[in-house]
Amino acid sequence: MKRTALVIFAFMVLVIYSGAQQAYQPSPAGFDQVRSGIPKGKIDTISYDSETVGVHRKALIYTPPGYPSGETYPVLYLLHGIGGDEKEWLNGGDPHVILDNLLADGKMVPMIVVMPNGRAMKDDRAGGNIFDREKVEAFATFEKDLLNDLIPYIEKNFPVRTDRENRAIAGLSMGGGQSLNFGLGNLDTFAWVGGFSSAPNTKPPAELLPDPQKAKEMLKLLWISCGDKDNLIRMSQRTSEYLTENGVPHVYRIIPDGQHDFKVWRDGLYQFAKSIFK
Ligand code: FER
Repeated sequence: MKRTALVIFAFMVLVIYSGAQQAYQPSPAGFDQVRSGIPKGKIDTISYDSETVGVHRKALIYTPPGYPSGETYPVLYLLHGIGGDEKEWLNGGDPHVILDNLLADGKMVPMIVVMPNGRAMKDDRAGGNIFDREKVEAFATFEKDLLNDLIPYIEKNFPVRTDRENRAIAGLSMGGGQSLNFGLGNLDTFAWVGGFSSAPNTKPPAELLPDPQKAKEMLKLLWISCGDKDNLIRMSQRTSEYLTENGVPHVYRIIPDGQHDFKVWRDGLYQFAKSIFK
């Protein structure tokens, strides 16, 4: 009897202290494979007037099957990496396949997903030296373009909900750093924030989140995932450590044998999309 009580106690301690990192469960087989016979969403290109950059800028937009339904939709802003543009997710991640499958299985709230170009400068192609200072800086400038130009455009032209609890931001690598920087820096705008394999553009933790208490109260989900073989894992690790030290709930998902690639990012999109807006 005493022994049973001890085992139960030890188990509870383990559960409590395991904190953010849950036991890793891979996403289900086939989650990113095209399925026949299910309703399909649509991907279109949009163009919005950017006062920040002074040009018209392109973005891709996923609308779910059944759109428009007469209802309003929540919106996920999904950001690319340093070598990509607005088409990177579509080319490498099959986001429409992942989202259609999630919807067909009733695992996701119908949502609109906007995939912008996060390099906010006149020539926003991923050519030449992608690590040029002005190109890297343009990833920071995108905060203004997103908040002042793109989000207002989406909210004016699509049937979307416009409160913070119906806006999410997530991205891969440079886009992961952007998502953490912009999401945590604008808690009035975003309630759901995810960084997949976030890059060194991620602000140092104390700068990223100077007021952990506020974040704790306002965030609906803070998601950090990374492959264990990714050279950039230190960024995710130090962020998660700071969050744990400051009592900010978050998911910290480390992908076993995970590299800096779309295998990790597809998993990130699947897991993040099924967790938000509910
Ligand atoms: C860096 C290493 C990687 C960096 C950015 C990256 C700005 C981005 C990688 C990616 O987006 O895949 O030092 O500095």
